[in-house]
Amino acid sequence: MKLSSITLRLMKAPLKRPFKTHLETVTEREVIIVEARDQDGLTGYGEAVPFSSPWYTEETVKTCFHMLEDFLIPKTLAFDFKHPNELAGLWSGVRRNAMAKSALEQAIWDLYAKQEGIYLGKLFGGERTEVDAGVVIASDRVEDALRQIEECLEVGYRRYKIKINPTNDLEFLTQIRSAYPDIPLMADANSAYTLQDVPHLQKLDAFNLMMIEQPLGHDDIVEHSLLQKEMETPVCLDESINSYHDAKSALMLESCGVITIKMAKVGGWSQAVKIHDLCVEHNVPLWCGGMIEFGISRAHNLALATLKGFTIPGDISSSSRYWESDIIEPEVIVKNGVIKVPDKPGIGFSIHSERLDELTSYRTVYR
Ligand code: OSB
Ligand code: MG
Repeated sequence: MKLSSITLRLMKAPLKRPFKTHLETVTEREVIIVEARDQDGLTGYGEAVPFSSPWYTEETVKTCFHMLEDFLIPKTLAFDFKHPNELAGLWSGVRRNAMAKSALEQAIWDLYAKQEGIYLGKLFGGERTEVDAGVVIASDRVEDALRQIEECLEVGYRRYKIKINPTNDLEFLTQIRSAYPDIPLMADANSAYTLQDVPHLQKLDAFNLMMIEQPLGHDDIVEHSLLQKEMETPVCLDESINSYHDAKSALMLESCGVITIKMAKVGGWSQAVKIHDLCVEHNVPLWCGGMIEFGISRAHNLALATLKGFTIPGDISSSSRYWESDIIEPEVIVKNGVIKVPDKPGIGFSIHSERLDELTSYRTVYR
């Protein structure tokens, strides 16, 4: 695959409403857009989705830019590769920095799929023509969470994820369950608990949750295994799954009943598909995790969620849930609780160039 250029853009936009967890409140989102161009003028797109500060992963917008500009892009432009599945090997000399790799890999896979004239999801064997949509309610006020759930129920969302911590969990879950006894509900703790909270966490078994996401340490796999044996509610690992090896360890130790794959966090398509295949082999259900992303990352996630192991609705919501207007055309739209999967080549969506230009603060081209 001959690349004629790779472009990086910094872009940002305000969120419609603050995204609140016990760790951080996000009000504005900055990402890096990667464009990989070939000699025929086809362009593939990727989106690097670290945050501006390292509250969720150690990567930031600045570290990603550094890794892309100084290591990954020079290696890629100097290398004569035939197929995007060679990229992970080419980049193995760069340790970790999964979000930087993911964005560049996404752009090159999108370009490759466009060259081949095939939809990205299909390229990886995805067969779904529609994907069940899930939504995240990240508010610190229960009245506000209830109001958001009510609005999202009108759109038909098929899964509701709330953010919890040891001080708000019982109040939130009691109120939500008394208003909506039967909605598919789960709770994400973003590592707010420790093993000392086991008796408290056992109380959450009464709320009929689909799962509890990442209750313990962000880098833990062993303690989650101990916790899972003490709780009926399935544990789902998010922060702990940053590679194929992590997923394998979690399965070996029975640390969780469910895994969420965030392509960005595991280093892109090739790793995400490897983890998917492993989980399918072990009968562990999957869902596709979100990063409060713009349309390009959303489109890649949608394509990933067409693979057969993604049996649980993930964090893929409509573009309009977060943005006044998105950078893709059409935007991602949820109707009757589902998103229709495109069938055009690559990510299957066009780029809204004027909107992207408007939101871009810096742009640079590498050849
Ligand atoms: O813990 O799942 C998380 C967003 C940013 C960082 C961490 C998490 C999230 C989400 C997904 O909850 C939100 C979304 O993209 O809709
Ligand atoms: Mg999470």
